[in-house]
Amino acid sequence: MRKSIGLLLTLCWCASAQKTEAITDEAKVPAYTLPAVLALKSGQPVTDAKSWTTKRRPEILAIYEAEVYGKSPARPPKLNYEVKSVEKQALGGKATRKIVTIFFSDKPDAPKMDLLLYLPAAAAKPAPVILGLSFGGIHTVANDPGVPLAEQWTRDNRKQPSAEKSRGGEASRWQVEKILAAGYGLATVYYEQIEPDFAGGMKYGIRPLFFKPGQTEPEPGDWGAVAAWAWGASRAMDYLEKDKDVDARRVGLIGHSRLGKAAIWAGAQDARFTFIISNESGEGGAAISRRDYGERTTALNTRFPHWFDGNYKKYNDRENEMPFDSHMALALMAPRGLYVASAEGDQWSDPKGEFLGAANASPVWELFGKKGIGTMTMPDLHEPVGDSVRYHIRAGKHDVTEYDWEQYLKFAKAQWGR
Ligand code: GTR
Repeated sequence: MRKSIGLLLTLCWCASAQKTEAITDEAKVPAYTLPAVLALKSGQPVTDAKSWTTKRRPEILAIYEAEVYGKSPARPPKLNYEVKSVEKQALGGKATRKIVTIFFSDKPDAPKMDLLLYLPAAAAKPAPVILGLSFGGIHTVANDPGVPLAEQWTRDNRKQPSAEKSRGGEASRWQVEKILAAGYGLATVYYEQIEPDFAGGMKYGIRPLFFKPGQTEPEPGDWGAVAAWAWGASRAMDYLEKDKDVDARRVGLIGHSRLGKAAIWAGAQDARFTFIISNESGEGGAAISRRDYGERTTALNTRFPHWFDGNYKKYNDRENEMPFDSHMALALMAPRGLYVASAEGDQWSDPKGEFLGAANASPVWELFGKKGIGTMTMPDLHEPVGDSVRYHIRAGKHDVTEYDWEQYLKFAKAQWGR
């Protein structure tokens, strides 16, 4: 991960006077009690799909809007986009490649994002597509000299033209050839074209487009950067719905790490995503916040003050007071598909907490007659578990690997039936 932290920081996070160490020893994790996903705020149990959809789901969505990610603006009435190029012989003839610019506003200097779309060359009918938020410009996704170099934000928060050597820099994370061979397309957008990822980056992104007159900073309850990235994913979906070569009823969304948090929130709000994949999304994503293991709320809010709604800071060192936990956010995907994945070497993201988030969300799928994770016991390495909700943990570090994609493609086939 480009901005991942060192082992030292991982083991000793000195964010607050009260709490100096991140726990990475299971025996030291204190007991906690999760809020009930299947009970209304009034305490009344939720026992059928209709009460979930009409009563409990809106309650949880409202809690997450108010307390965690912040409230996002509605879908714009009109999508402005321009198809920049179509290449029918990309990747040695395996793919059709399209590059599309999506405009967030009519203002000439407003942010815009480029969508890179690879579709299987031999497709006889519109192809299902996996959409991903990427950490690098579109030229980093594959070793494809036909993709123009994008401008990228640097570590010192400056925007610079990318160097040729960064081409394909994320290729192992996208496995485009495997995706195409499965009969699917891959679409990616570069998250920092939606909002650059540093405190103060907001003013270069889309959030100011929605400020009230005179507003210069977000207010408590307003959306943070994670929600902005999620909103950008929905705008990419708006385009995919217009592309006749895409089967828009079969679009899944993947995000890794902070972008896994964004994928969860995008899937919660936008039912057009038929599944989401949270790859090592950790704290503020799939991991149970009440579990005191690895990263915690204070560390997240201190190191990344721009990611969440200002109200989320109320829960620094007070996770037990949250009227929510990650199983409730994940349950917002029901009855669509949900895949949560972890890596053994990524203890900062709390693999067991991610598993428990998915496992404790699963009863909601059962209301729809679907099967969730099906066990409360954490599986061994490389032993995926579950059905409409799936989980795996693999060996290795914080990353997206070929093994991960092999599992995601099997899941996509089961979800899409093709
Ligand atoms: C870490 C952060 C995690 C995760 C990760 C990433 O530094 O603590 O919550 O989001 O970054 O996105 O790389």
